[in-house]
Amino acid sequence: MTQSNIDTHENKIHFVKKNNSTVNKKWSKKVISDLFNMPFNDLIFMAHKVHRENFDPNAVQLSTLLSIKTGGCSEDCGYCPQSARYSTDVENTPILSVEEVIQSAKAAKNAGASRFCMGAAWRKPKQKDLDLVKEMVVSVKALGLETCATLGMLNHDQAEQLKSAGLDYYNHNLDTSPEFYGDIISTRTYQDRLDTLENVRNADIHVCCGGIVGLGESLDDRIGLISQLANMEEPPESVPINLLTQVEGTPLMGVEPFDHLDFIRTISVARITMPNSFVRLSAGREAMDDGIQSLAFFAGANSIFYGEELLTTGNPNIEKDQLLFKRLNLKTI
Ligand code: SAM
Ligand code: DTB
Ligand code: SF4
Repeated sequence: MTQSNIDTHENKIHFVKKNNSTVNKKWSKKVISDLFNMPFNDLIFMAHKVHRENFDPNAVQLSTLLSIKTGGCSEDCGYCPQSARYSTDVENTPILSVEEVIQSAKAAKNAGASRFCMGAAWRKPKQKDLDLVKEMVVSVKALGLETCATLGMLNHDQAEQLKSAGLDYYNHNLDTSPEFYGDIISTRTYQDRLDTLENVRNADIHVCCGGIVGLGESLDDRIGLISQLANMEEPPESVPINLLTQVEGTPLMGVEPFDHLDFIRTISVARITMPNSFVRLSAGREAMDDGIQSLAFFAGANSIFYGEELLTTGNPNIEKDQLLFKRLNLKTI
């Protein structure tokens, strides 16, 4: 494999122009592939240098998640315990009250989170639900927290409404490459996701968009995912990289476990190709040891989900995370 266009020591990637034509993609799949295939130490070293040039390497941003409406979702995302199509242990619960959300947000703030992310198991929100979410956004923001929501697909008007309520970030993941996507989800298309992201961007809400590894995808699919994210006209401000949490009852239960070092490679390539984005070490931390998490921070991850629960699955407890921050002298933001 050639790496002639990657100069690790100069920390530069030389873009090759074919037939003297301009390369209109910022990151060709060839360059992304060459990054993934670099010797591990060269890759994390390059990623760390990029990280250091753009961020405080000793700071990690803390976002806390709350599932504001759990389970019973009409979609068929093969990884998700909240789909009504699969028989999992998730208990369906109706939308929380604004007061319940405020209580959770206060606790998250007291524990040190700077952003509060509200997730709902919807294909897309109905107007009456959106009205309630808007109230939640206003109340959470009033506590001095940044707000984020992930509610499924949004049209232009819905994105504008959330912006008016003061929403700072909207999370909507591409999950994987366009080619592999259909193996995982059949009830909404890749283009549907891109359309929602465009509506969010046009409403001037910060974009939080990433994906999942460990779905049984190929390296080419991880290259394809990074290519989609890094070549956006404006890359997402926040890029969650999730490691699949396998849940009993979902179609992806039992897929080949993912090599954690390949997870670190994915974080590294995200850092290099999206130098100004926050890269979030997202789902899957419970399955990672402290060494792997520390490597992820070295390779450029600078955000985590913080708090005992993600949406329906576990996450390291706050004391455990605080101890890790202390051992690494990481400051939290
Ligand atoms: N229902 C909304 C949607 O799908 O757009 C919002 C919530 S959904 C749970 C948000 C994201 O969580 C998914 O796009 C996926 O990337 C991630 N996710 C869901 N289940 C997961 C799992 N078991 N392991 C890792 N990531 C997961
Ligand atoms: C994201 O990329 N990961 C979060 C958040 N965005 C909404 C969700 C992870 C969910 C893990 C499975 C669960 O807890 O249900
Ligand atoms: Fe529904 Fe979101 Fe789960 Fe897909 S990921 S089944 S849309 S809750």
